Amino acid sequence: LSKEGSVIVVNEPIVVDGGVFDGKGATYTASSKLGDGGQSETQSPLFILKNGATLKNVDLGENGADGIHVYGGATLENVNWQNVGEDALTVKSAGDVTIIGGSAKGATDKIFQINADTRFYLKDFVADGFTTLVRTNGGKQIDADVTIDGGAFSHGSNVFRTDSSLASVTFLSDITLDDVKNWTRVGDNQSGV
Ligand code: DGU
Ligand code: CA
Ligand code: CA
Ligand code: CA
Repeated sequence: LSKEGSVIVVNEPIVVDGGVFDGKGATYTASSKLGDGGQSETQSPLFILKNGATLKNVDLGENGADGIHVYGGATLENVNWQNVGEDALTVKSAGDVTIIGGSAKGATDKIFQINADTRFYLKDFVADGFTTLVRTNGGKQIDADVTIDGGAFSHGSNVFRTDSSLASVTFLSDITLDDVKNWTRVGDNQSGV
């Protein structure tokens, strides 16, 4: 049964430790206990995914707080951020992250924040309004192997940004860009589209 149209207020992070969490189209929005969805770095996530968990058919609502934190890898399918908070998803400890479909709007700064070693695969994602779509943690050496396979990205500055000599990005298939300045920014080196 679809839960489209139902709105769930999240007061403390929902932990998915392995297994599948299917939101069935429901919208999850943070209460002020988690944060205000602005740029404060002290906010909490709505979801904590661990050890290969799968999150699917979930919308994150008007208050995105610190989005989703991933420990030890996870898969996301059809996860949509209606209004990204401080960021949308953070890789917090090493592991593979696969994101299939889904979308994000209204990011002030970053959408995907990579703070640990990962193979990060982003397939057919749609993002509108961001500074950086995928960012390895500023000033840090992180072994991130990023693949962006298809998708459509609009109104942003960088598709991928890193300060790490261990990080790489591969662009596959047809990626549509509209009003995006750079494919990559490595340190202060920008490569325009
Ligand atoms: O350097 O570590 O933006 O996970 C400062 C911090 C910062 C992180 C990151 C995040 O890079 O807070 O949201
Ligand atoms: Ca941040
Ligand atoms: Ca953050
Ligand atoms: Ca926002």
